[in-house]
Amino acid sequence: MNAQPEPEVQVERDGAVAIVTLNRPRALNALSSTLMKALASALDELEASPDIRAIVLTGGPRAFAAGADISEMKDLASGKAARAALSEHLARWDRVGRLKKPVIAAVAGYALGGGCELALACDLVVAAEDAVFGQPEVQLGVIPGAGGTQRLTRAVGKALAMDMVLTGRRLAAREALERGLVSRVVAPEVLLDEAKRLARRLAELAPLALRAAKLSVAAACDRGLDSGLKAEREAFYGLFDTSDQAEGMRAFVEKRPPVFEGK
Ligand code: DAK
Repeated sequence: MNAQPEPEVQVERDGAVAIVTLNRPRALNALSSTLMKALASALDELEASPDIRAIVLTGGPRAFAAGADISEMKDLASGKAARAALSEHLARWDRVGRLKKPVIAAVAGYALGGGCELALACDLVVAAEDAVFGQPEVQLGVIPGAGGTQRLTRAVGKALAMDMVLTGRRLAAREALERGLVSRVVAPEVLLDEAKRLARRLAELAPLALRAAKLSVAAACDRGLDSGLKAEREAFYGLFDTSDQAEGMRAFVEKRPPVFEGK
C-alpha cells in the first residue's frame, strides 16, 4: 500500500497557539492553488476555534515560500485568463490579511514574491538570520499581485520599495529589520521557539483588545491619517463595552494577573 503523501499545510495545536507549517519543501513551498486552498481552510478552522488565540505561520529551513507556483501561472495566456484563474486564489491570499486573531510569520530562508507578500500580510514577522525577502516578479514579466506594491511600500517606504519591486533587489534579515519589514531577527535554530513564545504571550492578552489593536494599526497603514485616527478612537471607546477591559483595569489596580475571557 502507498504511504499517504504528507499534507502541504500542517497544523499543530499547542494550548491556545496554533502553528501552521507550509510543507512543500521540494518546490521551496511554492504557493500552488492546492496549497493556498489548504492554507485558507486551515485558517478558517483556527479562526472559528474558540481555544485558539494566536497563530504562527511558518515554512521550512530553506524557504518560508518562494512565491506563487510559477508552473501554474506560466501558461495563462491573457489578462482575462489570469483573472479567471487567479481571482479565487487571491481571495485565499486575502484570508491571511483578514484574520481577526493575531498571526505571526516565522520566516527562515526565502520569502520571495507571494511568499514575501504572505509574510507582509501577517501582523508580526520574526525572521531567522538567514531569511531573504524580495519581490522578483518583474524578472518574470509581472509585478507583485497579492498586495506587495502596497504593503511593502507602507513597510519600507517608497525608495526601497521601488528598488525592490523594479530591480528584484533582495533584503537579508538584518536589512529587513533596519528597514522595518520585520520586527525581530533571531538565530535560525530558535526561530520557531521565539515565534511560539511571542504567540503564547499574545494568547494571554485580551483577545478583543488585540483585535482592535491590530485593526487600528492596520488602519494607520491602510487609510489616511484622519480616518485612521477616527477608526482607532472608535475601536478604543468600543472596548469599554467589554468585560475584558473592566477585568484588565481592575486586575492592574488590584495588583493581580488578569483573566481574560474574550467577552
Ligand atoms: N514556483 C514553482 N517552483 C518553484 C518556485 C516557484 N515560485 N520556486 C522554486 N521552485 C522549485 C524549482 O523549480 C525547483 O524545482 P525542481 O527543478 O527541483 O523540480 C525547486 O523549487 C528548487 O528550486 P531551485 O532549484 O531554483 O533552487 P535554488 O536554490 O537554485 O534557487 C530560488 C532558489 C528561490 C532563488 C529560486 O528557486 C527562485 O528564484 N524561485 C522563484 C522565485 C520567484 O520568482 N518568485 C516569485 C513568483 S511570482 C496573485 C497571487 C500571488 C502572486 C501573484 C498574483 N493573485 C492571486 C492575483 C504571486 C506571484 C509570485 O510569487
